[in-house]
Parts: sequence; structure tokens; C-alpha cells
Amino acid sequence: MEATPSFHAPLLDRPFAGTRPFKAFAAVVSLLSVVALIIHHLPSPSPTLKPTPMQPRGVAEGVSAKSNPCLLNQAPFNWTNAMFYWQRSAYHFQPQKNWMNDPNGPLYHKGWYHLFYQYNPYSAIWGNITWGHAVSRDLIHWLYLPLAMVPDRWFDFYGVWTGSATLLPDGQILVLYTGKTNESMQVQNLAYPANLSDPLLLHWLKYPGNPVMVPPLGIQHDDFRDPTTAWLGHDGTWRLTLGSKLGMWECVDFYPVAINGSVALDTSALGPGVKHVLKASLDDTKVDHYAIGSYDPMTDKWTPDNPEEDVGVGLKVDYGRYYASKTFFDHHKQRRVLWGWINETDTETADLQKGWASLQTIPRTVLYDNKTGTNILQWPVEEVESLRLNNTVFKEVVVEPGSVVPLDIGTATQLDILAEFEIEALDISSTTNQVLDCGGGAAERSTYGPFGLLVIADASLSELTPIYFRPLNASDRSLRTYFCTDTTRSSKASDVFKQVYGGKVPVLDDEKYNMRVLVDHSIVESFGQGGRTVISSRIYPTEAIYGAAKLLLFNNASRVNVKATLKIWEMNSAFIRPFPVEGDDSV
Ligand code: DQQ
Repeated sequence: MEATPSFHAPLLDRPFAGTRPFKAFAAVVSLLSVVALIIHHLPSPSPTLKPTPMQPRGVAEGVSAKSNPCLLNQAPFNWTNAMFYWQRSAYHFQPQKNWMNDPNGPLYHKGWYHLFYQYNPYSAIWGNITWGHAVSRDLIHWLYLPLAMVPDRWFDFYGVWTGSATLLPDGQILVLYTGKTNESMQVQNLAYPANLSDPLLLHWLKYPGNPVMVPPLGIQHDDFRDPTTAWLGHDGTWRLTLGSKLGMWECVDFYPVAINGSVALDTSALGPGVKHVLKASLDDTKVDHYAIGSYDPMTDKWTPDNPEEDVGVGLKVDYGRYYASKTFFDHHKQRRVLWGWINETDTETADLQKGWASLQTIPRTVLYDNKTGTNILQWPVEEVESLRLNNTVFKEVVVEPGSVVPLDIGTATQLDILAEFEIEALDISSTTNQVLDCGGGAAERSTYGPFGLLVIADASLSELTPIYFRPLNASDRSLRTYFCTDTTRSSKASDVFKQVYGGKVPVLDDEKYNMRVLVDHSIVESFGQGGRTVISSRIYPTEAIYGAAKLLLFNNASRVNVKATLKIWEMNSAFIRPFPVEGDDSV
């Protein structure tokens, strides 16, 4: 396929002002020492109660309520139904309506993947938190099921909050979740399926002896939440981690990765050749941070490989709009699968008008990157490729400094893009030092970049979202590369939070620059260098929608040509609809 270059520099001038890049700061954290959970014989099940409808609660009443403070003084944009309709994703999981946040208790059981999620059955803003439930054969096409758990006991009266599932060796499934009690204390509760032989796990029972854990001495009553999947220790005791506070850790995740980088491991795996990833969702900044380290099962102590890149000060799971992620070991396909919550960057007023808010990422496999030894690799599960339709290939398209090249692919709102870039005539020694990071966005030029893709752009480039590499000279004359997404020009609407996202990405000597980008209407998930650095972003264009959405290459380097080779698939929509469960109207 031929691509026609267009020689002008449309990214140099900003047609409208963006917000300053947001800077995460290091939080001082405290992780509760590993808590032993001894699982006793379970008592006989008791019937669950009907959900009690409650008034929606706002920011002041709880964690996780969405807020984009900088939008408070913005005049509301004149959104139309056609714009709202376009924003809804076609192949990402989201409920039929209303609010969703954290993924909870993912598991595989009798041929079905189960996803539970924090869900408000009554509104498109956070509140009334229950466990929504959906099942899938392949992690892509989903069937909504009735709510799995609702706040109906004193120990979860103000919300069935986040939790994880543990599969016991005898086949039982146990869920531990945080309940916010009738006195607003955060406690940990046990729940289990009423009927394990039901592949859909439709009915869930709460252990009558709940709570099984209450905040220990010295921990505030509202700083004790989000238990991980448990793992079996050398002494036959199950262990798990929970988040607590100096700088609140939410949704902690803790799992082993194989150093050889080729296999995934069950959560209880230990021994030589194994490292452990510790992830925390930082409540202050709403960012998921992780670090790789060593776990000593005898002392239950985890030590980061690189103390300068400890949890909270080093790597992010995803540098975009992403939070509360959780992995599970998929024993069916022997892989570790990561889910993450992507929230909105528009206003709550707009969410209420749309009738929905938030979606989940495409599930990603996670492996240790044995080439760099410093990071994990995230990659969309292979099943997403079943949605690929026709593809278009572009070979060695030369993009000159300060130019864009339109890619003629027809409809450009549902795409899976694989792109490889080479810089011509790289000469590190002759360049000067430059500002590291993603800079002020794609309009900020330097010797070798930025270069990459413009997704969801209109013909006049009045709206566009650049996804790009920014190779820069560090002071030691090494080349350091950043992988970035600039949403500052993705929408003309002023009541949308816009930001430049990104982080450093290792590019090894024998590697070309490569990215994979999943475009699905208002969600764009980008994977740099095979998934070493990942960025999920929300975009709300007003003109670059439906048939007006285009895809282009750009090169805003000041001195070098870039050569791009791409394979681009149009993506089908996933089949996501209610499961016909008799007598249920809650899904
Ligand atoms: N969301 C849940 C909490 C968790 C927070 C409440 C993270 O359990 O800490 O909806 O988004």
C-alpha cells in the first residue's frame, strides 16, 4: 500500500491550550506485614438477602469517587447524543450501563472466565458498590450475569469492595473482599460459590462468621482493604497481602514471575528462577506502581531488585489513565492475565448524560522481560486477534522531519496496529543534551523525535492523538527513549481532562522501535517495545468521529528521517450482552 507524504509541521502550533503534564510523586508507604489466613472448614451456606437501594455517595463519602478537579471551572461542552454514542467502546468490556471501577476476583472455572467488578447498579457515578459479574469463553466476548454480591449484611453494609479469588488445591473457590461495615470500618470478608458444579457460579454465599479480619492495632478503621489472592507457604499456611496507609496503598497485587521469561507461574510458585512482582495502586495519585524483587518465604520479606525503583518511585504498570489492576493465574492456558480499570477523563455530568462510566482494558498477559531484566512485559491476550478483519500493510514509508503521512485504511475507529520505526542516520555523539521525559507533548521537537502515529485525527488535524517515541540524548551521551501519548489535542471540548502521558522505554541495540496500538473509539491502549511500557488513554473527539476519524504517521524530529513499516487490522466488535438468566432484571 502506498502512503502519500504531506510536508508541513502541523504539530508545531497548538490550536488550543492543554494542561500541564501531571507529575506523580513518591509516596511513603506501609504494607501490612503478610497476614496469615488459616482457612477452616466452611459452615453451611445461608441465603443471601436482596440488595438495599441506597442514595449515591460522592467524593466526600468514600474512596475511588472520580474527580478531575481542573474541570470544575470549565464551561460544559455542547455534547450531542451522536458524540456520546460514538464514545462507547466496541470490543472492551464495560457494563451495559452505570458506573464500574476495579476488576475483582478474576478466575477460570469449568470452561468460563469470570470477571467481577466494582459496580453501581443505580447510577453512572461511584456509590452503592456491589460486585457485578460477567463470564466469557475467551476473555473477549462476554455475557453479563446477575450481581454476584450486594451490600446486605452489617459487615458490608456500605459496600462490597475490592477482593480476590483463591483456588484451593481441592477445587474450592474462596473469595476475600473488603466490606465497609455499618460503622464504616473496613474489614475482610470471606465468600464462596453456593454450587461449585455450576460453571456460571451464579450464587455466592457470605461466610456467617465474617469478618475474618479487622484492622489491627495502629491501623485506622478506614485504611485496611483490598486483599490479594492467597498463596500457600512452606508451612502449609495461606498468606495474602492487604493495603494500608502512610500513603494509602490500594489493590495490592503480589505474584511470582519466571526469570526465564517464557512461562507464567501459579501464585504459590516459589524457588530458584522465580522473582516476585509487588504492585500497589496509590490512592493519592491514582497510579499503579510496581517493582520486581525477591521474596523470602521463610521471613515473608520482599526486597526490590533496585531500591531506587521501589514501588511508588519507579515503574508504573500503565502510564496512562489506569488504576486498581489485578492479575490471576489462568491455569487453563498457563498464563498470568492482568486486568485494569480505565476511568473517564470527562465530567461526571457527561457520564450521567451518557449513562455509563469506565471500562476494563483488554486483558493482558504478563511475563518477566528476561532481555532487560528490569521490567515486566504486558501484551493483549491472543484471543483479541480473533476480532481482526481485513488488514493493510505499509512497507518502509519514509517520513521526513516535520511531516505527516496519511494512511489510507478506510474506517479508523476500531483498529489493531503493529508499527515498526527506524531512524535514519543516528549519531548520538553530535547532539546536545535535551529535556528528558515526554516533554510538553508531540509538538516539542528534538533531534530524533518525536515520531509515531496520529490516531483518531480529523482531516484538518484539528483533533488528533499522537502516540510516539521520543529518543533523547542523556547527559552521559547514551540515548534514552520515552514512549508517550499526548491527549492535549484529542478533543476540542474544554470540559475534558487532557494530559501528556508516558515513561521511559528500554530499546536494546539490536531492536527497532516498535509499538502496538489498540484503538476502540474513546479508548486507546498502546504497547511500546513489546509491552515494556504501556499507556492507556481516554479521548473524546468532537469532530474526528465515525467516518471522519483518520490515521496518520508523523515525524516531528528536527533532523532525521524516520522509516515506518505497519500492519493494520480493522477490528470487529465483541459480542457483549446479558446472559438469559430467568427472573433476573439486575444485569
Ligand atoms: N476501590 C474500592 C476499594 C479500593 C478502591 C472501592 C480502588 O476497595 O481501594 O470501590 O479503586
